[in-house]
Amino acid sequence: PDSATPDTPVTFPPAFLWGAATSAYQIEGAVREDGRTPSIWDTFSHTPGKTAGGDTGDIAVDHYHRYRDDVALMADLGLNAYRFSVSWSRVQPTGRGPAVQRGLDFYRKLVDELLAKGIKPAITLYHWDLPQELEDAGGWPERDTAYRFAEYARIVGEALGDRVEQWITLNEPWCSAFLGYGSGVHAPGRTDHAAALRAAHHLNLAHGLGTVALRSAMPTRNSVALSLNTSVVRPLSRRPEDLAAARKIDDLSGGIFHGPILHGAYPEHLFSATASVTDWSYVHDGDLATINQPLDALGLNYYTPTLVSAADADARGPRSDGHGDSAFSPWPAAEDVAFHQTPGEQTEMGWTVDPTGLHELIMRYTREAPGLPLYITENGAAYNDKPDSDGQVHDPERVSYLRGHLAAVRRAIADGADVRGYYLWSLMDNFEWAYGYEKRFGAVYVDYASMERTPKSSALWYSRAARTGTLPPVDDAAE
Ligand code: PNW
Repeated sequence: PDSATPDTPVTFPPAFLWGAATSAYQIEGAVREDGRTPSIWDTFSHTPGKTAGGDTGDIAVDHYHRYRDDVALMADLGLNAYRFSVSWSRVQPTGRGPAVQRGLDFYRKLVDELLAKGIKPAITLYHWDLPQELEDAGGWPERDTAYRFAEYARIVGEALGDRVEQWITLNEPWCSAFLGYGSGVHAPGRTDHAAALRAAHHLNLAHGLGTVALRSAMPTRNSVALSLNTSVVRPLSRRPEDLAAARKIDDLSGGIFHGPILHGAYPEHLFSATASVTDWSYVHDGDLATINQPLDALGLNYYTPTLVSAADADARGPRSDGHGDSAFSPWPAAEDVAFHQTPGEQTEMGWTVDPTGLHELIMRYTREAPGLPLYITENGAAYNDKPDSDGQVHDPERVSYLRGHLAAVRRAIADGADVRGYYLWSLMDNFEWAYGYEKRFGAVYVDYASMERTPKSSALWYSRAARTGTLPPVDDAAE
């Protein structure tokens, strides 16, 4: 029952959103145009040794100039939703002060193009590209960054709140805090666990202050959410030590964000578990109430589960946490935890394909936040796609990945979860952060020399799913 057999019809609710997702730095390019200034990702990608092959987002997939064609492509594929992010430093180059109209105009044109084609836009305000000037002032470990974010949220909310209903404050604050300031595999590349925990709190605060700012800037019918990438954490055994390891990682990946955001409190064990690293004195009176704003929806990003045990002498099975190569762990105060590879088939990222984890994640948040509508704001896979001699790109692994995960979503709906939509990561191949252009997550293939876009068989398969509201058989893609 983990994934429906290929010939079982799997039908979704009529209003379900069939979307795709991207983010600004990964697709836009045009990094020096119309007043945009560097973000931490410009600085990081231009620092030797930080990204595969020294790749940068300078050109990316040139979406800034090709957005009309990209929207037309989405319409051709029959998608009814698109999640994208706004580049903060295009709108507010120094991270503070007045907005740049040309920056806002780009997003207004993009939104109008989407609306004209019947595609529902969902805006992510922050997908990791902090204006460099704010990092120079201390970045997310500094409290002021949260206030700067709220001001930026208000600017974008005022500019686009009349036409965009769906808003996401932050994408995956775990990555911003722990890959950006802990392991350093993401920008700004710092390796300081105390700073990472401070960053986590200030990202939570930014979400709360940003939610308040958005609500006052926009019509009340609009929806405010955020996208979390909580790990689905599984213990290697039922031994108490392994269960404790799993609880620690669950707190550090999920509870540290959804605790304050959904419940107004950090997880019970988090303060004692991290006492060797930080004293949490930067949590001010009133912060938890500010962070705990009622939300209209919750976005869940899911790729693979996380398997952990206690780190005792006998290493049981190969270790890997799938978070990129760094001598530094992203996880603070977790020297007593070992990470293991989940058994099973893997994608090009080395991430195990496990649709049951998505069902588990959805059911967990159905319990954690009863009544809150859920969206899968990212799910997808990287494979080593290449065009055939006929120019077609066949990606049967991605078709089966998508079918398995969408079937898991459908099963969660049958089990009572209120999942309103699914955004495939990603619409098209793009700059995969530290992996550069090496890893292709797109449903649409991008030839990086010509910038030509070619829908892969997975895009055609997904298109049929979107048009019919029913998952087609796996072998029914390109026809
Ligand atoms: C997410 N990890 O990144 C992001 O939201 C996307 O921008 C990205 O392209 C996509 O997933 C695929 O990687 C992640 O190490 C990066 O656990 C790393 C991790 C998780 C998510």
